Amino acid sequence: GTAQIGVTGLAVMGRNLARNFARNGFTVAVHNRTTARTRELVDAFGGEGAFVAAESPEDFVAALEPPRRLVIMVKAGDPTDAVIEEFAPLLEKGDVIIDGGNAHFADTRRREQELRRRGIHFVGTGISGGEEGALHGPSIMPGGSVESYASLGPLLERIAAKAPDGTPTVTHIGPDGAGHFVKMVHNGIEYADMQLIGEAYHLLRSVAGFSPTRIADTFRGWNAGRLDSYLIEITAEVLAHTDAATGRPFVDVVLDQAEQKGTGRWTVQIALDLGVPVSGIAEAVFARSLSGHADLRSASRGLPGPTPAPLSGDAADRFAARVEQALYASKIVSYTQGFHQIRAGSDLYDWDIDLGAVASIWRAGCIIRAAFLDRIRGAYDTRPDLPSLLSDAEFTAEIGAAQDDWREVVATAARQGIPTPGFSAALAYYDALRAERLPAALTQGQRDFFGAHTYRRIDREGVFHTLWGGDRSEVAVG
Ligand code: NBP
Repeated sequence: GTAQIGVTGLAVMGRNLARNFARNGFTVAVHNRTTARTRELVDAFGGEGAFVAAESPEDFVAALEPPRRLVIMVKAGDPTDAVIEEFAPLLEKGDVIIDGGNAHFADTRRREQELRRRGIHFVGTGISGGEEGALHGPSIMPGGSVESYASLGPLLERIAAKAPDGTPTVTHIGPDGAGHFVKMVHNGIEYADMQLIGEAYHLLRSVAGFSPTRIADTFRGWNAGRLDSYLIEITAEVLAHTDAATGRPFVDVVLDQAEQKGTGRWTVQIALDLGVPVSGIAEAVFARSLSGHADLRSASRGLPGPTPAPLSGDAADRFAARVEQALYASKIVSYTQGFHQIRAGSDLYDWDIDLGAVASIWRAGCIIRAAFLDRIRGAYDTRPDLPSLLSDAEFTAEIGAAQDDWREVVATAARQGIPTPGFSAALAYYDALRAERLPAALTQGQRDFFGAHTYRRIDREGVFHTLWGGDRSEVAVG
């Protein structure tokens, strides 16, 4: 074989990834279950580079130069297992299967273990950036063995996006499922970012009284500052768009029920298992599901509450500036929570993930790309064992400077009846971390009262129980 890489699964993602490899000078073998797709790709884009079209799995494998590198880009779940079973028997020891689909990291761990026994490297790889990213440069999060990265890394570095300083947005994340785990948390953070931006929009619309086009301008202004990011940029585009059919703002004619494919939900499910408080991501997932409960919402429309009274003039502008502070502070909290989850996963599975490197490869190519990520990279590069992003001196200073406005925004939202679960949960997280004492002490007392669950004391070592049903004396346990 002469192809340095092969791609099987030529729907939008696989096709664009194959073109990206070809445009970067690699010979790419291409294959798809339905062979018409393979022909269509070569007919339409064959001029972009060197493609080898393969009709059968045998032809596909024969087209690859050893050690074979074979990217699977099919629908995640059972199709991925089916395709692995189709190809693995045709491969030799040392060959590398790359799964670029949105697999659950637990599936990736299982597949990696099975294939390792057969001498095949399995590289579960998170790929972010959608179809545009796949074609022009995604952010790539490969897991798997160090050895597989040695063979694969140079190719991925060529097709990845480049951060502003020129670094390719790909790094070996860690063994087995580490890449798909990090991609999962990336998507969870993406949910949180989108929810926070949505809340900012809602407040600017209902409290500041701004029109969608004015809000688009406001976001463009923010995008020139510390909130500079792809999501803020496209938010301005969406808000400035007018519906051709009605002449109304596009955002006013779209049904307000958000959908989800499931990676945000996975992030929260896994966070619950790990015991990591990712309240911002959880609120974002719940906000989407609440929006989708049309019956519940229409049945609840008569519930009493305030009617927002929009501000005007300077007061509206001052409020908008406060919303920027609240958005930025809440964003710091979301990333703090997301990186905490990555650290917890890394500790549990012994992945040894470099958090600074993760922030670095999210700087370009992916949906959450933002100037902000360079700051996070800096924070972890300076102190790899940083216990929390909030303990970085610069972030501490920024959130400290933002907090008065942040509190004012959350208070105003509550008074005017605007739901801001993301802003509010972020503030509650921040205040819970700063608190000298938490009511968790009372929780422990309650647990000891009804279930003899015991408690520890602030002034003595040991585990204790109070005889609540008796003379209420305290006994040391164990
Ligand atoms: P889809 O997720 O829609 O999958 C379609 C592809 O899967 C086609 O090539 C189809 O072959 C193949 N396939 C299926 Br379905 N079942 C198969 C089976 N049993 N055996 C062999 N092939 C099978 O494609 P996509 O939207 O390009 O996404 C590909 C992967 O990338 C997914 O895992 C997705 O989650 C992930 N991803 C997508 C995005 C995005 O923005 N779309 C971003 C990042 C990651 P056929 O042509 O013969 O039906």
